[in-house]
Amino acid sequence: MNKYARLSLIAAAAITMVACGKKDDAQPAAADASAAGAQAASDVTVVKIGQVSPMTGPISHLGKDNEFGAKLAIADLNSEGVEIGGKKVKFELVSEDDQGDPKIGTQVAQRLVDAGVAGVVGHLNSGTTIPASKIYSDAGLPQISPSATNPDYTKQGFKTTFRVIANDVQQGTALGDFAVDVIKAKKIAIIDDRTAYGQGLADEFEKAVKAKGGTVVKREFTTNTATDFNAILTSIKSARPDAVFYGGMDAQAGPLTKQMDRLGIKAKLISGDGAQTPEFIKLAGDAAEGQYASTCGVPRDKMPGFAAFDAKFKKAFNTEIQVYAPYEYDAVRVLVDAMKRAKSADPKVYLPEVGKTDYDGVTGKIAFDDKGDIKNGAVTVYQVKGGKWVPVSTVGGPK
Ligand code: ABU
Repeated sequence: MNKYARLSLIAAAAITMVACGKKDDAQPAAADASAAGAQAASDVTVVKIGQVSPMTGPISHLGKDNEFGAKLAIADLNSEGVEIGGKKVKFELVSEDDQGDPKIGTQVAQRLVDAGVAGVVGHLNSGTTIPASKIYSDAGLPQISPSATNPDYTKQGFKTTFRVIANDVQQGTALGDFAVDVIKAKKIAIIDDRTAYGQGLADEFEKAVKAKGGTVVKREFTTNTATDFNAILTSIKSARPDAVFYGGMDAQAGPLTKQMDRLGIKAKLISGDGAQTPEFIKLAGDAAEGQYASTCGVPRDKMPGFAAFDAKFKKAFNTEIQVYAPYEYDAVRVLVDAMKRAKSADPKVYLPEVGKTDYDGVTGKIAFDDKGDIKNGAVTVYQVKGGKWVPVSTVGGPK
């Protein structure tokens, strides 16, 4: 090993482990280091940022997509050389797998609090984000979800909850209106996966369809681990719907669409952001063509930073973006932007600045209302055309 490699190893070992501006006593060897290189490095404060998503299980591709977004944000921030309150900062990502399970979600939330993270980006699912938010609120830790869309998340009166995408009142209404006004569906069947997201979105969709004069001819449900939908689809087929709405994730929406096709159901599938992914197209195969799903943001070609982010993402991870990675990237940067303005990474000090965010992100302008929801949230409906998702209609967005 040459002299420079040795010095940089010593320096790396000597970075004082500090979260929220406090020294971490779990790193005594680092704190005692006294080499010249270590002295320079000890001026660097390490700030830990937590990210949580399901990195195992049926939607691990989405969990990893979120984690990749956070990793890119951390890498960019570290290469930019951020200072907070005049001190150099190195950011460190602490990533946890909640398996999309509410119970595990609260366990890993507590683990992040105990690890001394300065803020959390996550969780991915509404069903994990909502119970975990109480733990972050009790600890006074800012939490920004890049993907949880159930409206209840920000209705709990916590000062710590934020999200950077539109919610399911906005999404369900946009989709219900689209089904009746644009697709001209009169008879609609609804299936949901009984999760906080799937059922909540299906309820909002049903309200909007009925408000527009549409008829819900069947309401069925499944689970977020199901693979066989033949029984409920056979029941739905007999009601001869013009469209079938699915509230749930791509892991079920894909096979469900394939099975609709096999049973000869010609009705269009309509789904939400959990299914607007390349994975849906892969899982549904030829049956994906012509189907609809929405996202809770503007179309990618209208996002100011998407093209550059997309290129960077593909280069770093050799895979395509699923859906939430750009929002995750922005969420990390929003936390750090608030720290910079507060001149502190102490959650107690910088939390009020998160609420005052006015940030130009990859996905667009980010500012929060008094509950922590994004202001001027948009919903875009996409259709699969030629094997790719193509935007067909956007509701809301920047004024
Ligand atoms: N928004 C869809 C996926 C995440 C969730 O809300 O459960």
